Amino acid sequence: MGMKLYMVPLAPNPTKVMLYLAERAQLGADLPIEQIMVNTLKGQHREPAHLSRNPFGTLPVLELDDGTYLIESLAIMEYLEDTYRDGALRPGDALACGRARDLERVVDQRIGVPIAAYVHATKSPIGWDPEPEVAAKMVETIQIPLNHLEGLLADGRPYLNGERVDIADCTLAAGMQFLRFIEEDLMGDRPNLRAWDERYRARPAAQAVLKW
Ligand SMILES: N[C@@H](CCC(=O)N[C@@H](CS)C(=O)NCC(=O)O)C(=O)O
Repeated sequence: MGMKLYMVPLAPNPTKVMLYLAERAQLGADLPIEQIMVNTLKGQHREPAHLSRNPFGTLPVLELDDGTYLIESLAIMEYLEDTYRDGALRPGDALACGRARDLERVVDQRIGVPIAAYVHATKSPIGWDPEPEVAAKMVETIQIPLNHLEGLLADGRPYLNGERVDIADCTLAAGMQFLRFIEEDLMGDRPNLRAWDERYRARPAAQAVLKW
């Protein structure tokens, strides 16, 4: 049957998985996954075909060989990490995996989610009404988490989790692209983070996936 990734470009959660797959491909693991676009601008994610894959209507969705689905971006990436170990981003060590997951959760929940709310409250690509108060609150919300990342990068590490690129980088880059799409930049006066952003975007995986 073959696995299928239901996705849409630009949206951060599908984008982080697309970046992840491109990073894996760079490491020689071209995973057998067909990418199928669900056009959210046309509302296809709310149509019965997609709701039968995922009752919440969100993207990404990974369809497995047995016809069942994974509907959470992190679960999709970790499933692929654990199943296809050659060219995996993470080493097998439990503590190293725990730390990588810890950081990804911080980036996603404390920065990625508020950034998505900010974009939708400012210039939503899918037409949500502007909500300036929500946008302002989201800017406030991400300040301490961004400071945290700035502090991590202060030791000279190239990527958020250290020497090697990891899922947290894919997650943050996907959020930053969403902001770039609406011509916003919330990185502030954080030189380490800005250097990370340039470094990550220069990677072949980022060049292949990011369009903004
Ligand atoms: N926690 C989910 C969130 C998925 C999600 O919210 N995806 C967005 C795109 S980035 C979506 O499909 N939004 C459309 C909607 O909620 O109607 C994940 O990590 O995959």
